Amino acid sequence: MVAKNKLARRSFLIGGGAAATIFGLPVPFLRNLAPGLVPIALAQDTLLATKQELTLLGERPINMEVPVHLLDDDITPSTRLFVRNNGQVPDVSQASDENWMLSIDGEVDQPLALSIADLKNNFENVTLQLQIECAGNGRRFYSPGAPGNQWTLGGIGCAAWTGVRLSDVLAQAGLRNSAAYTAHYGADPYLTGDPDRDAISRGVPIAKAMEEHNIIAWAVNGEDIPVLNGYPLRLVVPGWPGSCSQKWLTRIWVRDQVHDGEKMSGTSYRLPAYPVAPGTEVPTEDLAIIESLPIKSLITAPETGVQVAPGETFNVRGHAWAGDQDVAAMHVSIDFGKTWLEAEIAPPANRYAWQRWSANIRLPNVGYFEVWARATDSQNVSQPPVTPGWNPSGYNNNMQHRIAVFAV
Ligand SMILES: Nc1nc2c(c(=O)[nH]1)N[C@H]1C(S)=C(S)[C@@H](COP(=O)(O)O)O[C@H]1N2
Ligand SMILES: [Mo]
Repeated sequence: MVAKNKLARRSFLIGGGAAATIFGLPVPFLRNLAPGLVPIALAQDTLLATKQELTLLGERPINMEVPVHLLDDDITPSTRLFVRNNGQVPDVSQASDENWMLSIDGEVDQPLALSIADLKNNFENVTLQLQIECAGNGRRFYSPGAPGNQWTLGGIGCAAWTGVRLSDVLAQAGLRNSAAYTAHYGADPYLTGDPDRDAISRGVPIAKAMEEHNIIAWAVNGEDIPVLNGYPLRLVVPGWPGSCSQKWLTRIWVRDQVHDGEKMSGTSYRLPAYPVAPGTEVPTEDLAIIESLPIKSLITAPETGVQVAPGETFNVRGHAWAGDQDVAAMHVSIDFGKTWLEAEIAPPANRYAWQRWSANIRLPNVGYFEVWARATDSQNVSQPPVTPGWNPSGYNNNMQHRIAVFAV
């Protein structure tokens, strides 16, 4: 893949935003441009340049992951939020608090049509640190491999999202007894532009939808959401596959049955209902929708390949998260999993925020070492040392992260 070089070259050409020019004039941020003035290729380049440090996994649709050592912050900076698109990026250049509308309809007593201004004014505003992870994060390490974006470790982030509770908005609409499942819709066109198809439309059972940590968000880290992450409005449904967190949100349809929108059926976001041998063709009816994601952790510092002095103490740290569970314990090993040391783990900023872990380590002598990290959740379930159950689309890989350390 030449994609990464291409991004570097383009970033150079458009000079990281400020120095970008079009028709010899400086280009302000994309959405300040008059509609129709932005040639598609330049629009794409301008979007990619907002995420300079990320690794491009694909350009059509745009998908980008974060090098793991850039995920060390407790709150992931907006420029380092990974990007997972299924379709095109919608033109949101004209969006405003007044003209962007969200409709709530279906199995409700009172269908609602709310502008962002209505959301801001009529419901309690909340800010929560919430992790979003793509269910395909780690796909790259399955063998045989699965088609799709080859995520390694960087399809995860935890930022401070501001908005209103999904549960408050659904309560205002008045859920009927028949309400069973949500169906989320966004403004992004299908990849080919086919107007009859949705890029993605997923949903969650009503019980999950009514959990108080789901946010309809208009801001992240105190600013507008980046265009690639769903400006001007998105859903954040933490702990479940990132695909439940609809970007460019326009509609929530409350349904009386499990939603059957784009990427709800077939092999999408589903796992075999029983363990299968690697490479097995699993009948669709034996695949079940992924709900809470499994316990997982990352080593975000030091960077893999680091050199340390033998006998000297150094700090290893990262984050751990656990879907709908809490992180109960964190361990590290410097001897390929033979023995484990307990790491310190900080409480989460709020439920569904990832948790900081940290350990001080000393390598006894010169040589090649690996640091392995293993989190355990509140149900006493730990991360496996190797890929967990193989599945046709390569989801839910929560194997232990390890880094190389040279004692010299
Ligand atoms: N409208 C829309 N929402 C979407 C998607 C999309 O393609 N279109 N991708 C989903 C998937 S698969 C993931 S993992 C998350 C990723 O959010 P991010 O791109 O802000 O990191 O957005 C979800 N919401
Ligand atoms: Mo995803």
